[in-house]
Amino acid sequence: MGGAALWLLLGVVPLAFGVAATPVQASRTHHYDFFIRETNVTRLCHEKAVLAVNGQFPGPTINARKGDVVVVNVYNQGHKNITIHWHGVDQPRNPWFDGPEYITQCPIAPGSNFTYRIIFSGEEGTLWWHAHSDFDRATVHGAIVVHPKLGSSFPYPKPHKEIPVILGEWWNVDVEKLLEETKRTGGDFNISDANTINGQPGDLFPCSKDGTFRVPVERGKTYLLRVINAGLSNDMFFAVAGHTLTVVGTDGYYLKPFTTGHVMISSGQTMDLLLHAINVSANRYYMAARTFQTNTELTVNNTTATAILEYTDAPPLTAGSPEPPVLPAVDDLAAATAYTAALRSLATVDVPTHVDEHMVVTISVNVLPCKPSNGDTSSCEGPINGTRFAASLNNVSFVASPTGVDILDAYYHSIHGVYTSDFPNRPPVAFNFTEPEPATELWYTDRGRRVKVVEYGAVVEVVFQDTAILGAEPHPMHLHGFSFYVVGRGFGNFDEGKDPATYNLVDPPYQNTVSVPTGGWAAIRFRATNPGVWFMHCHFDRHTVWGMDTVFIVKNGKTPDAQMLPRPPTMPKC
Ligand SMILES: *[C@@H]1O[C@H](CO)[C@@H](O)[C@H](O)[C@H]1NC(C)=O
Ligand SMILES: *[C@@H]1O[C@H](CO)[C@@H](O)[C@H](O)[C@H]1NC(C)=O
Ligand SMILES: *[C@@H]1O[C@H](CO)[C@@H](O)[C@H](O)[C@H]1NC(C)=O
Ligand SMILES: *[C@@H]1O[C@H](CO)[C@@H](O)[C@H](O)[C@H]1NC(C)=O
Ligand SMILES: *[C@@H]1O[C@H](CO)[C@@H](O)[C@H](O)[C@H]1NC(C)=O
Ligand SMILES: *[C@@H]1O[C@H](CO)[C@@H](O)[C@H](O)[C@H]1NC(C)=O
Ligand SMILES: *[C@@H]1O[C@H](CO)[C@@H](O)[C@H](O)[C@H]1NC(C)=O
Ligand SMILES: *[C@@H]1O[C@H](CO)[C@@H](O)[C@H](O)[C@H]1NC(C)=O
Ligand SMILES: *[C@@H]1O[C@H](CO)[C@@H](O)[C@H](O)[C@H]1NC(C)=O
Ligand SMILES: *[C@@H]1O[C@H](CO)[C@@H](O)[C@H](O)[C@H]1NC(C)=O
Ligand SMILES: [Cu+2]
Repeated sequence: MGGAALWLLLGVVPLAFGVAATPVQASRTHHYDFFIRETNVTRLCHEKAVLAVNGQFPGPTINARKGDVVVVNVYNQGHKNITIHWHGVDQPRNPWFDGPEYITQCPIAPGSNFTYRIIFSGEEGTLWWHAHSDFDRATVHGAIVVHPKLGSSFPYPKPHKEIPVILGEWWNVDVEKLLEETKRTGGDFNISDANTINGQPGDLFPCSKDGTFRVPVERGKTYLLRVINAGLSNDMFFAVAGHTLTVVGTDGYYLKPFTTGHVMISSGQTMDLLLHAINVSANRYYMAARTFQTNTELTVNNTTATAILEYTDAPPLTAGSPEPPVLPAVDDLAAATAYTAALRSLATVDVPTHVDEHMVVTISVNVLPCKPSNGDTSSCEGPINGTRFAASLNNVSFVASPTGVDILDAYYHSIHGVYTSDFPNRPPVAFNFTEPEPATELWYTDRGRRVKVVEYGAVVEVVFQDTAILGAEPHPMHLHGFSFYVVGRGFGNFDEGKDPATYNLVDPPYQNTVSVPTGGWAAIRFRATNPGVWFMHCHFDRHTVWGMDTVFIVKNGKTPDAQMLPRPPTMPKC
């Protein structure tokens, strides 16, 4: 059978979600059509055209069960190149449909279409999908809800309702203009005008009262809030006034339940929260989200996005404001740290103890000398005259510009000159990474498209080390193709002699995005049993475009089920 026929056959299994009469373990295939086009949206009294899926902002929710397959036909009816990524779906052996532009595919051109075949495996809980090209994800994103297999149930009492709560950011200007401007000036990005909850800033903002997201609840019932941070540049605190939240999952895996007044959710992460509707001392309560940021060199917005939780069976709604939320202050590092430290896998897990690849990876915001004489179009408005902003991992600023071929194809077809297999395992220069205001020589970075190649099955440990170059800051580091155990976190410089003794190898959380603490480090471990080409990057988009990225290439193993699936003939061309 030819490749095309095989993919066609796999794509048309006609089973719908949840219709089986008898519990079966077989996986199902679900179909979605995504029409991406410009849609006018008004927020904060400003109307603008945004890219949106099926006219919805946020976009439609994808529903599946553990181990299912989801087929999404994407029609690009917009005016620019785009791709879609299925964030947190490991996609075993299937890098072809992972999405990041020029990493695993060429973009879907305006007027054309591409069908993604998304393979679920161990994930169960909340994930999400988003554009993975330029800044398109600002408005092109939505939830992915993965239910237990038929015949299985949640490891907690079934909630009365499940409610996706997507945190995001809104700019009054076109996000394409933001990106164009920083490419032109080499300067920093303008911060967003508001955080949003399900696309809405909430009634504390002008022209936003009517659209405010509302959650009707009945007393005595339990609700599952599937919280997603889709923001481009903000980690956020989230809380519901008058109610505690029971955290039961993150990034598509279950956690040991714990109760908290607020959560801290990094850009890219998800949190599954149970809310018990048992407080009828008032009948309306704010749900609220505010930025968490500790970098004093950045402009931060201290406003609060809100939604409203309202009891439908309590006494008539009163005229006054809903009960106000209690959120940690914007720079409350202690609150963020305590929250993150409380995340533990539900069960004792099988953390690999023998490590084959030890990596220490520094994370920096940098400068690059800007040379208009070399065709550099930037006007050099970086933090030093004659420079522009950049960012790096181990002092390599990843060059992601189009090359006519994506990295996956270059690897698959052994095309030379697209990337080099020499991403360093260590920072090239040791210095006091977290000491404030390092010497300006240290601000400069190297550039390259250097990737890390690992053998199939190797156990990889990556210790991410924040640096204070241009200000220490928490970075949400995201790895495609894998969930990983977050075995340790700490402040200051990682100490290879001492810190591994503090690792949690018993019940660490299993995540796809780790918040590397401000001026600190975080250690992750994963077993490289997913052959393919997998992007790794900071989930703050301004850092992604500045080059805070690299790629893991995991080689094929020996057996057929340890090898990448064949290249689909439908891949878009560059
Ligand atoms: C969308 O907004 C633009 C201005 O931003 C306006 O010119 C256009 O007519 C609007 N389109 C629709 C369908 O409302
Ligand atoms: C999708 O694209 C293919 C070519 O890649 C084309 O043949 C087909 O007609 C397109 N489908 C639709 C519905 O536009
Ligand atoms: C960014 O902010 C500056 C200063 O407020 C403003 O002049 C500029 O137009 C803004 N850029 C964009 C793309 O809106
Ligand atoms: C924060 O956002 C509000 C509402 O958009 C705006 O009025 C205010 O100027 C912003 N603050 C900063 C520091 O940008
Ligand atoms: C109920 O909400 C009120 C108002 O926010 C708060 O003062 C009170 O502590 C809450 N009660 C409980 C049991 O959480
Ligand atoms: C931020 O806003 C809160 C109220 O929403 C206020 O209590 C606090 O003082 C503000 N912090 C700063 C740094 O402006
Ligand atoms: C930056 O350097 C250019 C020449 O390289 C000079 O014309 C300009 O005045 C300098 N700007 C500042 C703010 O120093
Ligand atoms: C690194 O810098 C920090 C902050 O200035 C300081 O506390 C620490 O002692 C320094 N470490 C070393 C090894 O010099
Ligand atoms: C990073 O590379 C640049 C350019 O080669 C060099 O100037 C700088 O010293 C290096 N910095 C570190 C910390 O390795
Ligand atoms: C869109 O994608 C094509 C194919 O990779 C590329 O040639 C073109 O330059 C892209 N357009 C833009 C504006 O990046
Ligand atoms: Cu970052």
